[in-house]
Amino acid sequence: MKKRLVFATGNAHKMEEIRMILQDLGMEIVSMKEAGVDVDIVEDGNTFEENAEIKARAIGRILTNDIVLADDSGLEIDYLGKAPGIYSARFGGYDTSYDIKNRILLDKLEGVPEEKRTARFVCAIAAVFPDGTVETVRGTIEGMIGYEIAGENGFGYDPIFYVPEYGCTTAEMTPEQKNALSHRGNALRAMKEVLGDRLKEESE
Ligand code: ITT
Repeated sequence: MKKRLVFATGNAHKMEEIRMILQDLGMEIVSMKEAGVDVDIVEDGNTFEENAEIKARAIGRILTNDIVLADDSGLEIDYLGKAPGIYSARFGGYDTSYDIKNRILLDKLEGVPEEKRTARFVCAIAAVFPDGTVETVRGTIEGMIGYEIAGENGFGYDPIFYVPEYGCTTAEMTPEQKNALSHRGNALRAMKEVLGDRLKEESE
C-alpha cells in the first residue's frame, strides 16, 4: 500500500482535526491542495456516506496512486426533522457566516424546551484505494442545541452544539477534548483501524 494519504477536503479546520488524529499512522497526510489538486466537487448524494464517496472518488480519479479520503459531515437537529443534515455547509447560503447560520438556527428553536433540542454531529469518511475499492465509516456525537452562541474554538456549528456531559459546547473545548469525543474523531479512529488492517494485509 502506498504511504501517502490525501484528504479530499477544502476545509482547513477539518484538516487540522484529521492531522491530529491520524498523525501516528506513520503515513504522509496531505490535503488535496497540497497534493496539487483543486477541483470543485458537486456533492449530489443523498447521504453523508454517498457524498463522502463522491468526494473521495473525484480526487481518486486524478491521484490514482494515493489513498484518497474524504469527510462529509453535518449537524442533525431532531426538532427540525434532522436539518440541516447533509446541507449543513449550504444552510442559509454557502457564503453566509457561521455567526449568522448559528443565529438562524437558534431563532428556529426559540421557545423549544430542553428535551426537544436534541441534536448530533455526523461524520462519514470514505477511503478510495488505488485498486478502486472503497471503505466507508461513520462517527457521531450526541448533544443538544444550546440557547446562545458560546465558545471560540472549533468551527461551523460548534458554538451552538452543547454537550450535556461536559457542560459546554464543542467550541468551548480544547482541540484535544473535541477530538476525543467528536463525530470526526470517532470516524477517524474507525478509519484508522481499516487502514491499519490494510497495511497489515499488504505486508503479509
Ligand atoms: P469539504 O466538503 O471540502 O470537506 P465542507 O466544509 O464543505 O468541506 P461538508 O460538505 O462536509 O464540508 O459540510 C460540513 C459542514 O457541517 C461544515 O461546513 C460545518 O458547517 C458542519 N460541521 C461538520 N463538522 C463540524 C464540526 O466538527 N464542528 C462544527 N460544524 C461542523
